[in-house]
Amino acid sequence: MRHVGRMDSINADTFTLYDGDWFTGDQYYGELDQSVLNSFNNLATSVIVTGQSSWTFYAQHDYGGKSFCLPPVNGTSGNEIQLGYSVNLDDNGWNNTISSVRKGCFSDFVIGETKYELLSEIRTFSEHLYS
Ligand SMILES: [Ca+2]
Repeated sequence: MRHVGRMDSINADTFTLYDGDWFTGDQYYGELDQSVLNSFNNLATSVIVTGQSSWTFYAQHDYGGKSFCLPPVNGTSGNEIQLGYSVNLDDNGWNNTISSVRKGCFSDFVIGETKYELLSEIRTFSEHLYS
């Protein structure tokens, strides 16, 4: 069983990076700024953010180099989850490039599809992804 975001708080501000496309392979989960990604440096191929906050992803450590912003969809009524994702960063030339992550939107370059779903639909979505 794999999870996206935090199980005790569905709208916590989180990011999860995955080595493979479509949220497969090794993953790196965070709720705070990461000036270096250490073992996950230059590995991310897909990414999901949850919660109220956008996240900015950088090609260099210490929030340097080119960057992009990934926002969640705004607005929720408590029974819904907010997330933004990219299933394959290579579509935007970002495959295996992310080296640091900062909470908030600090880039003019915004990518990713966004989803705004009922929880039950997210569970179905997750089962589809991870089956
Ligand atoms: Ca990868």
